[in-house]
Amino acid sequence: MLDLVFATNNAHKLEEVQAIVGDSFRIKSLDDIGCHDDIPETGHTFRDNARQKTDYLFSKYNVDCFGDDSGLEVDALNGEPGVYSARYSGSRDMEKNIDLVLERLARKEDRTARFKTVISLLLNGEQCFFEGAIEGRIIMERQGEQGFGYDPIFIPNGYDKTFAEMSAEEKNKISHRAVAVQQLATFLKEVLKR
Ligand code: ITT
Repeated sequence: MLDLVFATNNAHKLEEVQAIVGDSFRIKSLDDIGCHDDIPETGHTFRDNARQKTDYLFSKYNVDCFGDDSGLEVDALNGEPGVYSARYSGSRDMEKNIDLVLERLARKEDRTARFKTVISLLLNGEQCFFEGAIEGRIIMERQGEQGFGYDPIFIPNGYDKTFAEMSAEEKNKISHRAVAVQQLATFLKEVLKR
């Protein structure tokens, strides 16, 4: 079994990813390797931030690892909150972050948006990227209790409920992270065959 460290402090994301890749890989958390650092995330793109996370872990712990950066891009807000999704309102308080998106969209007709994920993988010192996105729209008020982040205000195209009204299983089939992680899993299975 291949051990891979996932450069995240978000337990929800770790669970989602483990569920998608199955049991061929053991995904270790930062806690598992004794990393309690605040890994820098100072890039202006998802790709830069994802790369920063894996570069940091590899240089400090010399481990095979992957890290993602994800977020919500709202067209009428010129792609915001984007790389600032986790702290859009200036804090990590998701109630405030969601309120700010809803407030800034209040008088806009175009409510199209997408979640995006970029994963950086560093395996045997080799760098790869995987990307996923899901298109949808932002609704007027929160709906649903599942998931995390902006899930209560995002309805993916082709659905009539938010990510927060879906079971984890349902979200994991279609989410931006699922698309990117599927690619990662396919790549890793190929590597295991070599
Ligand atoms: P790490 O950086 O420690 O991995 P994070 O919570 O900051 O955890 P990301 O950088 O990937 O995670 O995502 C930034 C924010 O984008 C996240 O805090 C959420 O607010 C939002 N986000 C990302 N994926 C999401 C999803 O599947 N559903 C809802 N919101 C999401």
